[in-house]
Amino acid sequence: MRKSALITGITGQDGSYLSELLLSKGYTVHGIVRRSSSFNTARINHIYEDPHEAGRRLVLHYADLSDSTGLRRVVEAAQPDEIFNLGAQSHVKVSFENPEYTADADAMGTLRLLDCVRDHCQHTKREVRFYQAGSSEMFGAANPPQSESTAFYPRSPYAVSKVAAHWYGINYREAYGLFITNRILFNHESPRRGETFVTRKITRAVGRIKEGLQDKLYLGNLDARRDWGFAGDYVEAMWKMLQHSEPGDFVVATGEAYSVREFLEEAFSHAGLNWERHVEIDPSYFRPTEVDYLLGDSSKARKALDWEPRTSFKTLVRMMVDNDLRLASDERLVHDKKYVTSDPRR
Ligand code: NAP
Ligand code: G4F
Repeated sequence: MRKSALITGITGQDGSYLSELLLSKGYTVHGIVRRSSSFNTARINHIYEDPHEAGRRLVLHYADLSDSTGLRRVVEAAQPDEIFNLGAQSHVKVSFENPEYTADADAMGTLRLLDCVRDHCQHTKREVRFYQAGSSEMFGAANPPQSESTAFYPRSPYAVSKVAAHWYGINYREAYGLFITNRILFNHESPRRGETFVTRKITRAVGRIKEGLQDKLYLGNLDARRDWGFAGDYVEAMWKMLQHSEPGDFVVATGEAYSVREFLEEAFSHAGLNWERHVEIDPSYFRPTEVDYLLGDSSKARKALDWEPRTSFKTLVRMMVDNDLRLASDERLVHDKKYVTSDPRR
């Protein structure tokens, strides 16, 4: 029998890599897509299958983590063996602007989905394995290195919501015997990373500066340190967690941390640029409470899951810069063509 997986957040960075991985392993993949006035499926267009095709293995459903009736309908339709709850308002700075929405999507959304699963398992007597996308932000101000035994000290509405979701997972595991695995992933990036996260904001700017499309890059705190891995490596750990014999809580990280300044240095110099000529500090990007230093100790996951990251910091930065140099060069062509065609004097 083909396995069925349901992914919330399939249109996001991780959702797109995870879908590719699960399809390559023979799964039927069901994904939850939010209704939007413009297309929000760019990251999964290359694996999209027409609903009129027989035997398709990628099935998209409109639903939202704020709507439990819709979630129930999707769970019934997908009959999933595995659920990956990746959907979230995932931007830390935005969570200070929209705290209530963030709590609704990230904490309450997880609770809604867990409750669907609880009823589904009770009625059908099926086992559904559930993966909860926790975050190193939950450690917040805790001293590095952080591991499964480090106490949480969340520093943003986003992080508080993720801590709540984490504990909902543990409570549902203990109360109803459900297979719920909490992962605590440290930052992971890729050419598909959202463009307002600092790494992609930097690599997009490198490309555009190189092509003469912009000159300045405005950033906030350059001293923050993050443990940055590659999203493609991390979705393998996600899948492995649900294949493990026991549910549990796992930290996934590279074990190396770099500052935003070091990321800048690596990215700009790879394109032959000097970041100090282009970067300016805009205090509006500072956070009311910052997380200064995240560095993960993932020994438990490495041992139990036989997993380790394959992509180094340097390779990751270069992969992102090379991708964004290509994008900027395409943008330059469009820009130049537009100039010629839209100028009536030409
Ligand atoms: P992302 O690119 O921001 O994707 C988030 C996904 O959630 C998108 O598909 C988004 O849909 C969807 N979503 C947002 N609100 C929703 C709602 N109310 N109902 C249903 N779907 C909703 O995030 P990511 O980087 O792939 O991260 C995946 C998960 O891991 C998130 O839960 C994030 O908090 C967590 N995480 C990420 C990292 C990291 O470094 N990337 C580290 C630790 C934990 P749209 O496309 O329509 O916006
Ligand atoms: O790229 P960031 O926005 O990522 P952050 O806050 O670490 O959160 C990401 O990783 C978490 C895992 O630890 C995830 F749970 C979460 O969903 C998200 O994926 O910011 C990284 C650092 C921060 O210290 C921030 O203050 O970069 C600093 N920074 C400096 N200037 C900036 C900027 N961040 C952003 N987004 N934009 C700036 O201009």
